[in-house]
Amino acid sequence: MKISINKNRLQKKIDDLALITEAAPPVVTRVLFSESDLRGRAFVKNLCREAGLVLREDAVGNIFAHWEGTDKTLPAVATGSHIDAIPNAGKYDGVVGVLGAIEAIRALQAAGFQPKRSIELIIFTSEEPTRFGIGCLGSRLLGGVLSIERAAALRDHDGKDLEFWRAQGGCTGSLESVKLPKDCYAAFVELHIEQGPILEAENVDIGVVEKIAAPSTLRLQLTGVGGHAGATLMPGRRDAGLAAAEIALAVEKAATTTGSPDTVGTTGVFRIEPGAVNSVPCRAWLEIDLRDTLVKTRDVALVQIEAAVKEICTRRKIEFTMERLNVDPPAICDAKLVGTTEVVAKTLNFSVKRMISRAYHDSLFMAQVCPTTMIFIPCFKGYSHRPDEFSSPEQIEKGVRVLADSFAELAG
Ligand code: HGY
Ligand code: MN
Ligand code: MN
Repeated sequence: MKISINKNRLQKKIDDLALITEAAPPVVTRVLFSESDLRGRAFVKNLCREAGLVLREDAVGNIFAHWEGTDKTLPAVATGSHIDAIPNAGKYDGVVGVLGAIEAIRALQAAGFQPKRSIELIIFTSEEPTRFGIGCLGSRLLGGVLSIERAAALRDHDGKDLEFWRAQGGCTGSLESVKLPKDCYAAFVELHIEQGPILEAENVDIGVVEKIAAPSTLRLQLTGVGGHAGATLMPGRRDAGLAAAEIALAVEKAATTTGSPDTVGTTGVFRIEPGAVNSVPCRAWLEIDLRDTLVKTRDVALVQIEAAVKEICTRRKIEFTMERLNVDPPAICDAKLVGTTEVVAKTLNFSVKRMISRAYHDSLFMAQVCPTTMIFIPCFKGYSHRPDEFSSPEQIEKGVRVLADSFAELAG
């Protein structure tokens, strides 16, 4: 079977999708169910239809694009990723796994391949945490990892809930209907840029992921006392901005003193009010991202941060609320599937490396549903979540080819 990936067609689609953004190109931003996210979804659904895939959408907006196999009694082989993008993002994160999967399917169709097991592409809702502070909303619900009650309690920064945003996204049906039955798929394989420097630095074509690091997120609201910057003398100030600043430094300290180079801590959301230069900050909102490849190490740092928050706020007489939005275990990928994917890449004469993913992905939760692994491709200096994120058409082509041949192997 002669499979050839049309890398120019794929690059054009990646470039076209990048123009659907809330920001000025080349900056990509597509936050859950925003106008640009909805336009991006429509663009991708169109590509799926052009590839002859049958579409359905679940109650939280996960999109399923289906290529029927000859034996409908067999669980399908699945792939997928996301097209939502954080503020100031690039055009490859998630998108390579969605548009690349469509291209892999089109290449198999052109080669006359007819799958025995159906092949299903999933475009997951809200892989990024921007809207509610928690990532992988769609795959958490698919994997039954997020309770309906927790999902209903989610709020964005303006206090809007999931029901509001589901209505914006045109979602219908009950959230209870989203959860997938265990082993409803024979396998799930996600193609993604590495979002790290290893493959490029070691000049390796393909990464096969064995483990996905353990993410956690804290959301804090600090309330101090505002006042006139000139008339409020320093003694006795209850400055929410300074408490927030001390907490951000405590996050850095906790992440750099675990003894593990794999602990990473980031205060990625840091908002203060009223945000006037001549007014003492009365309120602050923080969202803290803490990860490690080992849960134990991560949890030690997490408890240290929570203790620091209490100490800092007590000393500074700042009221606070602190919520664990998510504290997830790592995912261990299916050893057999990792092996199969590795053999597929080697058979194509690509250099291959088994890896840990420091970024989280929808695969973190699909691993709760079925045997899962990921295919990584190199990206420029490991840059991601920034507009200069880049993988070349040739690097993408290799990843898509491994995905296509993996489909042939798994669904044939
Ligand atoms: O944050 C992450 O790891 C993913 O890119 N959302
Ligand atoms: Mn991302
Ligand atoms: Mn991603």
